[in-house]
Amino acid sequence: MPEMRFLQSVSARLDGGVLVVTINNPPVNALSAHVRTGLIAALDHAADAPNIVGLVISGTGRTFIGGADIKEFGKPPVEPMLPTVIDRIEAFEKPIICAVNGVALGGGCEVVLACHGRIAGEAASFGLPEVKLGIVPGAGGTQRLPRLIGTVAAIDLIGTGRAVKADEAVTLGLADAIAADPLAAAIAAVRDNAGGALRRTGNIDVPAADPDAVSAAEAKVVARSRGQSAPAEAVRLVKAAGGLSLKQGLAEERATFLRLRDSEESAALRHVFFAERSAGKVETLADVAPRRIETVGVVGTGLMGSGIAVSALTSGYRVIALEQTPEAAESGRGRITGILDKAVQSKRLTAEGREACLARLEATAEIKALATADLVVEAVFDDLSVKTELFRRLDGVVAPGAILATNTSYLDPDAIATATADPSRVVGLHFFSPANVMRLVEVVDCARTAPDVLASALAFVKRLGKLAVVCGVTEGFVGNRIFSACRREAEFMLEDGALPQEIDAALEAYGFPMGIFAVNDMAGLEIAWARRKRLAATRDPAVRYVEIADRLCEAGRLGRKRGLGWYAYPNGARTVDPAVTAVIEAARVEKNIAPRAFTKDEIMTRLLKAMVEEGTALLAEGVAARPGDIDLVMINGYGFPAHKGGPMFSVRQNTEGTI
Ligand code: T1G
Repeated sequence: MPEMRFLQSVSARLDGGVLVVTINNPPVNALSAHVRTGLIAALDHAADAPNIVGLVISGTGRTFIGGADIKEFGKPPVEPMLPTVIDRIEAFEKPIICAVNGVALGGGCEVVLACHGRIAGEAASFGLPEVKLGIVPGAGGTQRLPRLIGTVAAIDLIGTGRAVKADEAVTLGLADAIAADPLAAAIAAVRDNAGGALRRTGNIDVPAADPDAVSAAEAKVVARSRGQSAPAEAVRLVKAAGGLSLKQGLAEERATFLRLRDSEESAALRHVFFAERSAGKVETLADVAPRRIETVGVVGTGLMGSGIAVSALTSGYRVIALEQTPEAAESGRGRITGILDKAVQSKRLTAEGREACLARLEATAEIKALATADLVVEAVFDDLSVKTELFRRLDGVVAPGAILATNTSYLDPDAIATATADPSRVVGLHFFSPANVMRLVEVVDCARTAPDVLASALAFVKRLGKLAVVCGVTEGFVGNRIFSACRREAEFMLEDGALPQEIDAALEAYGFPMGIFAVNDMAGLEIAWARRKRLAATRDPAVRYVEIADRLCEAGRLGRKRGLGWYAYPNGARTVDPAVTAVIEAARVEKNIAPRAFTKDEIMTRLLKAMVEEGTALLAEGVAARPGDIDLVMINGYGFPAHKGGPMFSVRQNTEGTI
């Protein structure tokens, strides 16, 4: 039987009376307009053909259907709309069974829900991740999922956007069975169902749920969605499903979807989605093959080094952790084991996974052990002479093709690279602490870094499951430069009349998990103080300088560890301290500044402006390649709320209107 085509992306073949429809719309089989039209055409064909007893829907490659085509959002709608396609599938007179070969997300999962049966392949996964894009499912997800798996489980899945693998999908009732050959199983299921009564999800009553369990599931979703509206809206719709007819529920869902799709929250989260996919892509590296990395050396096993080691171990690398003495190496091994143990306790790692990680770990005080490393990441004390001396020694030990990476936060990696005979093998990998948790890595393209070294660093970060953002050399790289600019502005406002708790409250109301002064207290004030003292001699007296932080440090208020910083921490709780207010007031008097009041809005406007000005400078200097890269750094490294899109996006939004 020849293959039939329904537009460019939907094909079909007949298998003994079953029309096997395959969606092929690379890269992720999104439900673009031509796919929707193709599906309708395939259904029309099957409806009219007496020799066809039913249909199987499947996808090509690793995806079943990746969801609605996000690139169509913001453009004029094109018929047929997805709900039309989905309603047609559910109402179809002949059985339609999906063979879920891979990822079924968003609209793809909604197609699954509307079919009359669902066979999962072993690589299948199912999810309604719409809330991560600031929207709710728009084609029946909130109404059909609770009918299949109950209200509580549906709140969890739709409210968090988490995906489930095939086995959990079967346990929940979202899929009927797992099959090694889902296509064959689905074809057989169509034949079994042909001519019989069809199980239409929309006709199933939502099973009764325990009200306490519903409230608990809802509370969990609300707790993790600070400041975002989509998760709460999704929960509302799922809860409503039990009390409404399918038709009413779908209408309510669609109205909510359309409203949220046009929201700033959704525009921001879509910007983040696409920024993440562009980050780490460097045009000049398109044809550059990365070097092979299997063994990773980590020098220094403090908080940062042990976090990096854990991240590499859990991603399958062999790790050689180097310390100065055998005792220090053993303590390092202890720290690494401790982090792995915690991961087992919290079920992020299995006991076997932990054993496998430890079997791949070598902790040593012998620098020669690094001879077999393909990449060495240095995470020692942030001091230029310490790092240059280390790189000089590493250069003599590692293989000629091995890559040397520095995790410095503030030092000049080009200066570190000059300690080596071959600076082209040096790159910066600026991890964020704790490195086994934080997703962001600034990949620093140094003056002499070879293209394949940069490509290798990007591939390494990707395999760690982290987000790489490429930046050039500058003091503090992208994130710390913007953070410093923000902090400088915050301190100007302190001197002019705002208090730390007011500035922190403005940031927290905007969506940051913690304000800037609270963050400084947590990190400790001494490193920045030491740096200010170093720079004091060369500081331009004409440039405004706020002494308040120095006064606090001189008074021994070095942050949370000491129980005192910008705040006091009696019993660990952040508390406003009149002593800090007194220091601030004294500083104003000294400079003859008459304090004035600041609103939350003014504070945020000024802080955002400071971030954007610094970001614009970073772009002009070529340190950052794209505004979206800057946004990703601030979101993933500094707590900027993702649903505001990052500083560069938020300002573009205000000046250019909704994109
Ligand atoms: N639409 C358009 N393009 C998409 C896309 C989508 N849904 N998903 C991915 N892409 C592009 C992406 O930009 C990249 O492009 C390429 O595909 C590979 O992506 C009505 C409202 C499917 C698990 O949220 O989670 O359905 O950079 O690098 O690691 O209710 O992409 O190569 O040019 O991520 O293999 C819901 C989002 C939509 C799914 C594949 N769906 N996508 O991961 O590849 S809303 C989603 C993903 C919806 C209905 C509604 C992942 C993936 P380029 P990639 P991957």
